[in-house]
Amino acid sequence: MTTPWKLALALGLAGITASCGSPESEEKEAPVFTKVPAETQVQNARLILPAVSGNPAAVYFDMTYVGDDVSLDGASVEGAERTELHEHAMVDGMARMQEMDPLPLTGGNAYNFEPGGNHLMVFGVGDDLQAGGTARVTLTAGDATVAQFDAEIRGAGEAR
Ligand SMILES: [Cu+2]
Repeated sequence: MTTPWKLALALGLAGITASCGSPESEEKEAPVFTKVPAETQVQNARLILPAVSGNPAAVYFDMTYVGDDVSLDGASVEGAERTELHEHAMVDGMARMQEMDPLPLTGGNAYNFEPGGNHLMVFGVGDDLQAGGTARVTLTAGDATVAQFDAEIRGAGEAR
């Protein structure tokens, strides 16, 4: 069993060295709840704008996948140029983020994209995406749409 202080240390270090996202847990606001055609449910979806204009934004959400087994391998955000699926990994003792391999989805399972873990990295964020608004997010597996939902847009200083 992992001793709690070791875990806390690891999380703390990840927070210091992570170039994207902080593991601090914030009070969750009322979830943005969207039911998509495939019965997949996405809650608490939010897009965090970058502190510096021109940098990428991040999208986090909690998803319970319902459907046939697929591999999540794509994502897009309306109003942005390009979206990548990112994960955090420890490389040479440093937490860093990188594109992730396609993520196998099994019906009935929960997949949480959260600060310090998996997330969508959004490049070329357009002027239409402003704090207080929403951004339409689409997750895909090959040509199939896995989920489509609206993420609440938050400024860089707001709760992740
Ligand atoms: Cu990233």
